[in-house]
Amino acid sequence: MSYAYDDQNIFAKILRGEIPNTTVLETQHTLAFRDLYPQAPTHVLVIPKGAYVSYDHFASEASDAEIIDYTRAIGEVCRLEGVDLPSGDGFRLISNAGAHGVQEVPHLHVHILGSRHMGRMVAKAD
Ligand code: DGP
Repeated sequence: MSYAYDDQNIFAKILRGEIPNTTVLETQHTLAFRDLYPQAPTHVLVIPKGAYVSYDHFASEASDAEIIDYTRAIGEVCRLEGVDLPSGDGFRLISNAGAHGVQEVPHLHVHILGSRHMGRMVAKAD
């Protein structure tokens, strides 16, 4: 089974410059930008520039260079936003995938949430 990537998803359009974003960090393989509907004072989305649907897709098929760049960029965004340890008060890192993960945009992204106490990790399902 292979992963099907829809290049009309909203983050693909952001990467092509078709719709605007508020960039926090851009590197060779990674883009970080503010979530349009922030759920915390700090809410940044970090995406690889490559066409990956989900974290498992990325972890399986991305090059070492992409994985290193992406991972380092996540750390750098935490530092830039002042939520890193030990300087800040911490953060929550979330990556939703597929139907059960309730993923809305089918391009890999992690949410970096912070600058407030984030509460319990997972709510009970309805
Ligand atoms: P998820 O449910 O994990 O797929 O989260 C998708 C996030 O993307 C959600 O928090 C809202 C955000 N989002 C949706 N459309 C846009 C957009 O056009 N621009 C930005 N910056 N964020 C968006």
